Amino acid sequence: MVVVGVISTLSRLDFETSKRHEFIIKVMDDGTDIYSDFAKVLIHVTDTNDHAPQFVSSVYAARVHEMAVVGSRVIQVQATDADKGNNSQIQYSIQSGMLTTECRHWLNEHAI
Ligand SMILES: [Ca+2]
Ligand SMILES: [Ca+2]
Repeated sequence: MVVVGVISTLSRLDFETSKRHEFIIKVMDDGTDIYSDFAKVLIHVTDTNDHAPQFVSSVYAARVHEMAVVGSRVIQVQATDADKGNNSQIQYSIQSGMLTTECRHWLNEHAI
């Protein structure tokens, strides 16, 4: 006789808090001499894109000499994303402000 047992979630899972859950389950019969068995259960939580990338600093400032050669590094920005894999891939772009062709070129070449 096959009797199915189901394990279900009681609360929301969070990949960033706990990627893996491990526990022991037990099965036993109702006979007069009770027999039982144990098994280990491993649950791997998969990631979803539930975190937005965030800059390490909200403001970046730099100074560059007007005679700097083309291609000179002006500033490096940094952002993080708490997700994993493709959900944490970051692309940078300039959205607004006083931009020159040189600045756009620099950002594109140094996109992480
Ligand atoms: Ca993300
Ligand atoms: Ca996530």
